[in-house]
Amino acid sequence: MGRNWRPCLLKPKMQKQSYFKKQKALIDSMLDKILPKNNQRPVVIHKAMRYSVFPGGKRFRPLLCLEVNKAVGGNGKLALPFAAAIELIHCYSLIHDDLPSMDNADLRRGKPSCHKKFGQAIAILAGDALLTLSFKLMSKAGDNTGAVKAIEEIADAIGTNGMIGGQAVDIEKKKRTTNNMKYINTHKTGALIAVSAKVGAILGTDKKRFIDTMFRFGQDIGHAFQITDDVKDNEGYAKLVGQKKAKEETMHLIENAKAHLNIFGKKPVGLCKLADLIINR
Ligand code: GRG
Repeated sequence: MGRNWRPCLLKPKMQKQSYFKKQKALIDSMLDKILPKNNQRPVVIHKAMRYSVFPGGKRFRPLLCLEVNKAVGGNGKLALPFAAAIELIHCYSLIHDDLPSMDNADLRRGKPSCHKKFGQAIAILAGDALLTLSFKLMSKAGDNTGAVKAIEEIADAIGTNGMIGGQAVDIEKKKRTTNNMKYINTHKTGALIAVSAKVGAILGTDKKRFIDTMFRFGQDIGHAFQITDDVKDNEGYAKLVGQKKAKEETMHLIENAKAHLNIFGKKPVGLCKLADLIINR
């Protein structure tokens, strides 16, 4: 398996930076537009919000939303605010996950985590505010049927049946069985990734076949995303089943995900790149 672990021919760095440059700029520009300026009162909370969103990481989830939208025939206009909203939600989850009462992380994206820089109370509020702002951004899409459905899907995916549920089970630190670990991985990290793909599809087509298939694509890469993280840190699932098996499962999930792309005939390049990015990040 070792030799197959990095199957992409592009150098990882190139993969990360070049192909999605334009879409990343669009996402960042929308985030910049919606976030209150640093000098707007109350300054401290707005600074903390921007600090946690910029310069940003890979923007994986919003890119996934936009690439799925393009693949199913959407023009990206409606999907862009949703993609940006998903990134706000992701940033909120990172701030809260880094708190001393959760993962207690001092660093995030190569700089002090939000609570290290602004203190715990402001970090909690900054997370809350990013989450709230994400729903305001999505609500701007109007009463378009797809948009309302997309908001509902996102709310489900980040609530107690999704991301928060996964985080709660993780925090409980119950016995680490493979079943428990699978639940944690598919909910804590996987649910937001899966819904990013689903929402991209909902906002680009009303064909259920495509929406369902893109959801499954998102589920597979979402699951693979967390196992890869566990492998990197030799924690969680990887620690439980061993590096070799965990890597094999990741490869299997990525292969499965790519097989879902057969629905398009020719596999969309952007979605293949995003799937590969999981093992090359
Ligand atoms: C606190 C409500 C609440 C939820 C937290 C999503 C989550 C639940 C926790 C994420 C914590 C975490 C670090 C999980 C591991 C997965 C991971 C590496 C996430 C980071 O996502 P990337 O790699 O980060 O997409 P960038 O910086 O690129 O955006």
